[in-house]
Amino acid sequence: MKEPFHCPAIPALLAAFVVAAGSASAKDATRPNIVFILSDDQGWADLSTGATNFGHPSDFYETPNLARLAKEGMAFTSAYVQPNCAPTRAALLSGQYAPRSGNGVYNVGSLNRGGKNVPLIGPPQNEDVPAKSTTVAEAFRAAGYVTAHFGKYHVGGHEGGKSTLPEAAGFEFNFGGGKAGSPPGGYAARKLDGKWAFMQPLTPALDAFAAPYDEAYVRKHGVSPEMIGKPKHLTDALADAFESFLAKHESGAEADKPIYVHFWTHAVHGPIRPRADLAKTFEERKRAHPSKTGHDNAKYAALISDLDLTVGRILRALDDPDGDGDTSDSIASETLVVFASDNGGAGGATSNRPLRRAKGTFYEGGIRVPLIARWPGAIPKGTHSDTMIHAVDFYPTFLEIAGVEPPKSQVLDGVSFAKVLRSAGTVRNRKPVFYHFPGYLDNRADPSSTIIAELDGQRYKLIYHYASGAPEASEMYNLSKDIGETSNLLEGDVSKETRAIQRSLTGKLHAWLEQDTDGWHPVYPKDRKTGKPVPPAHL
Ligand SMILES: [Ca+2]
Ligand SMILES: [Ca+2]
Repeated sequence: MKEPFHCPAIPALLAAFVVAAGSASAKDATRPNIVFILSDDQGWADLSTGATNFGHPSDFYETPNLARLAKEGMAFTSAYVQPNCAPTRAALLSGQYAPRSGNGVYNVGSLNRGGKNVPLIGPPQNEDVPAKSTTVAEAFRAAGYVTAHFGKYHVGGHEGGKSTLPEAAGFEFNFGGGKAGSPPGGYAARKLDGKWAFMQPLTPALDAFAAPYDEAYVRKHGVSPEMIGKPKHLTDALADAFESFLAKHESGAEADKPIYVHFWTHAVHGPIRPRADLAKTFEERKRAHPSKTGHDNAKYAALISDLDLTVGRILRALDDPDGDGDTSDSIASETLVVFASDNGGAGGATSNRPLRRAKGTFYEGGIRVPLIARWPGAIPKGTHSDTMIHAVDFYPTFLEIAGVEPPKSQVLDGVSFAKVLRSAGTVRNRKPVFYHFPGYLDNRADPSSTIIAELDGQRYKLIYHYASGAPEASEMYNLSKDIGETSNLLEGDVSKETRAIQRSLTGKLHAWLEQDTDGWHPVYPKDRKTGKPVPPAHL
C-alpha cells in the first residue's frame, strides 16, 4: 500500500521540519485541510445557482448545497479543464499539460476513436499518469499531510499496472479509485458469499459502506423510507466513506496532521441510474414544471441532486466531524473546499446552453466547467472571479496555499490562483490556456491545437485543425462578445485586423508547441497515406 515517496527533490529534512511544525502548532491557517470535490461530467449550467455561469442557473436541477458553497466562497465563471475524463484527471494530478512527460494522457482510451476513414492517424498515448510523475498527492504526503482518494480515479491500472493506482500515486487511503471510467452499475450488489459490494474494480475500503439502506440511515440522511432495504447507491457510499474517514482521522493519532482529499465522484457520469426516490421527485417535477433551460432528463437530475446532497454531507461533516450534533469540533474554518467538474456536460444527458456543444469537444460546452472555492475567513464570501483557470493550475495553487515546496523534479505548467482566492477583485492576467489533441474522438474532436488568450482586453479562442493543413481554415471566436461561439471570425471576408489577431494567436500556439523545456514531447498525428507526421502549418 504505502509506496515510498519517489521524488528525491524534496529534502527529507524539509519534510521532517514541516511535519514537526504541523505537530507543534496543530492545525493552523497556513496549512489548511484541502478537500477537492470533482464531479464527473457535470456541465457549466448544471447547477441551480447562476454564480458560476454568468447567471444561467438550471430551472430544473436542484443544487442548494453548491449554491451555499458559492455564497460562502468564491465562484469562477471561466474555469477550463480537458474535454473528457482521464485527461483532466491526469492534468490535475501531474500539474502538467498532456504533451509533458509526467502526463501524456490526451484522450480516454486512445487517440484513434474516429474510425478508419479519417485522413490522419493519432499517435500512441498514456492512459495512466506515469509512475515517475510526482503527483500533487505525493507532494502533500511528503509535506506531512494525510492523503485520501474517494471515487473515480481512471488514470491508473492500465499500462502502468499497480504502480499507477492511487495507493502508489500518493494516496494513503483509497476508497473506490481504480482504472475504470465508470462503474458497471450505480449500486452495490450481493455477492455469492452473501456480502454486499460495489462491482469490480472498486476497492474493499468502499465496500465497507455497501450494505443496503436501513431505518437509521434514511432517518439520519433524509432519504425516503421507501429506500429501506434497497441496495446502496455508489454516490451515497462515497459520502459514508468520507464521514467515516474524517471521524476516524479527527479522533485518531494523526489528528494534528492536515488532510489532503480528492473526493472525485462517479456522478453524474453514466450509467444514469439514480436513487429511485430522487428519480421519482424529478419525474413529478418534470410533469408539473417542464424545463425551459433544456434540462428535462429526470434521472440525470436525480443524479445531480444526489451529488449535491453528498456535497452537503461533506460540509456538515466538516462542521461536526464526530457527528454528535455539537460543532465545537468544527474544522470548516481550517479547510479549503474546492468544487469543480472534470469536463462539460455530456450531449444527450444535458444542455450546456448558452455554451456551444458538449463533453468531448473543444468548444466551450466541452471544456468550461463550474468552479467554486470556499475557505471561511480566508476566501472572501459571496465573491466572483472571471480569471481564466485551467486544470493544471490547481496543483501550484494548492501548494502555494499550504506553503508546500514544489517538487523540483516536476515541471508545473499551471499558474497559481492562490492570490485571487485570498482577495476578491485581484486581477490576474493569466497567460494563455492551451490544448493539444493529436487524434480523434468519434465525431466530437479531430486532430487540433487550441489557444484561449486575452488580447487588448478581449478573450479569443483559436482552434487549428491538422487535417486541413491550412492555418486559414482555423476557427476563431471572440469569447468576450460571443460566448456561444456562433460566429467564426475566420469565415468569409477576413479583415486585416482579424488576420493580425489570428497571426498573434497562431504564433503563441506554435511557441507553446515548439518550446524547448524539460520533458516536453508533443506528439503529432500521421498522414494515413504517407505515414509522415503532420506538424502544425505556419501562417
Ligand atoms: Ca467526465
Ligand atoms: Ca461534534
